[in-house]
Amino acid sequence: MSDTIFGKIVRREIPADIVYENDDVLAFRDLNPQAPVHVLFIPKRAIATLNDAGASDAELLGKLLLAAAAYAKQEGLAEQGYRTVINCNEHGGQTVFHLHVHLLAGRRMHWPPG
Ligand code: DGP
Repeated sequence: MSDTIFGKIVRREIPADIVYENDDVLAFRDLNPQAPVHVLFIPKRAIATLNDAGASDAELLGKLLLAAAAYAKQEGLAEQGYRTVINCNEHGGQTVFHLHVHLLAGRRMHWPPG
C-alpha cells in the first residue's frame, strides 16, 4: 500500500501526541477530536482498510482492540464506557488509508450515528 501520514507518525517523521505503544500498535490523539478523549489506535504494520485485512491479520486486529481496551482501563474510562469505531472507505467516512480504531470517550455517545 502507499504510505500515509500515519506511516510517517509510526516512523516518527512527523510529530504526534503518542499516548500508548506496544510492539504492534501505536496510539495517538486525533488532530480533530470529536470527544473529550479521541485516540487513534493503528497497527505499526499498515493495512489500508478493513477490506484489505485477511486471515493472517486476525491477530493484529485483535491486538488493536485489546490495546484500545487496555488504554481505556488505564485511563479510568472503561467503567463509564466508550466507543470504538473503524471507518471504511467513502461511505464509512475513512480519510486516512491506514486502518485505525477510533477510541471516543469522556461524553455520552449518540446512537444511531450521523
Ligand atoms: P478516518 O476519517 O476514520 O480516516 O479518521 C482519520 C482521523 O485522523 C481524523 O479523525 C483526523 C485524524 N488525523 C488526520 N491527520 C492527522 C495527523 O496528521 N495527526 C493526527 N494526530 N491525526 C490526524
